[in-house]
Amino acid sequence: MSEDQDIRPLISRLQRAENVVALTGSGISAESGIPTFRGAEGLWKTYRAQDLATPQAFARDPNLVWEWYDWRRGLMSTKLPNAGHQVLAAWETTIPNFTLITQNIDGLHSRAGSRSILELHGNIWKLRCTQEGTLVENTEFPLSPLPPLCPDCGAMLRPHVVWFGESLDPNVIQQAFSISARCDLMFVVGTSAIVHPAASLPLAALEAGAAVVEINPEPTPLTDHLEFSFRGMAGDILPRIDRALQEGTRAGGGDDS
Ligand code: BJW
Repeated sequence: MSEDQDIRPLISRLQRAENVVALTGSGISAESGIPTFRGAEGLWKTYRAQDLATPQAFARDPNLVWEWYDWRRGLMSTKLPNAGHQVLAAWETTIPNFTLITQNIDGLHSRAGSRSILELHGNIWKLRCTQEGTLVENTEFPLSPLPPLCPDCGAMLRPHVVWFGESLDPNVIQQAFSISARCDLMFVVGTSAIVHPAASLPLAALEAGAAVVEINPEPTPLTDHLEFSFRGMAGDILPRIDRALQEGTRAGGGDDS
């Protein structure tokens, strides 16, 4: 968003909205120092998704996959939420019927204070038993032993994340679709919007007549379909929207022009 870009029409929509959703991707954590997946500095430039983020890769070489996840846990454990995460955490309490949906597994939204989060792709701080499916919360770094073992049955644990070719938790994705299809405003922040089914959520919102607001330094396949598209960093733009919203609220309403 350039300095002179008029955000009043968006603020007016936001003030009138009854159901607001934010869908986030790895770009919101980029300013915290966590690499995204795609793009020049993205993880997939250095690592091959099919070697590390598929069930086949884990079956073939669990040690390799676990070393990569352990390295990422170490990196993520040193990072803090940024202004973008903080605004979305505040909106949970200041905007009625606000829902946060994230593709991120880094846990930074909850560390920023968001309490109700639909985590589409799981959470790197949870480990799942490959035999029993039970979950264990674990924030240790480095993990020892590696691969970690289930404290109950001794089977290998796996990261509680969704790899390519795996289904998302049906309850989580169903809730995400149902909320997206009845929202009137959706923010799509820091995602390339190419990984499905997450990338279908903004389409469901558009189909239902919602205004979709993209915040991203780069255009995405969604951009041309959107009423509001802000080119820039989430950590700059979300606080600017939040400040304008607070000023508008204090002034007793929005500009409906
Ligand atoms: C900033 C910024 C700043 C930078 N501020 N912005 C339909 C069509 C085609 C294929 C499929 C389809 N349905 C399903 C598929 C297959 C597949 C898929 O979508 N493939 C596509 C690549 C085409 N989907 C699946 O396999 C899913 N499962 C599924 O659908 O099951 C049923 C099924 C199976 C098989 C066939 C058909 C149906 C599962 C997807 C799981 C994704 N898992 C990962 C890894 C999670 C664990 C981990 O982290 O290790 O999830 S992959 C990776 O991509 C990760 C992310 O959550 C996800 C999305 O990436 P994200 O967040 O958008 O990151 P980037 O890097 O792509 O983009 C960052 C953006 O930020 C960029 O735009 C930057 O510009 C921007 N940015 N700085 C704001 N400061």
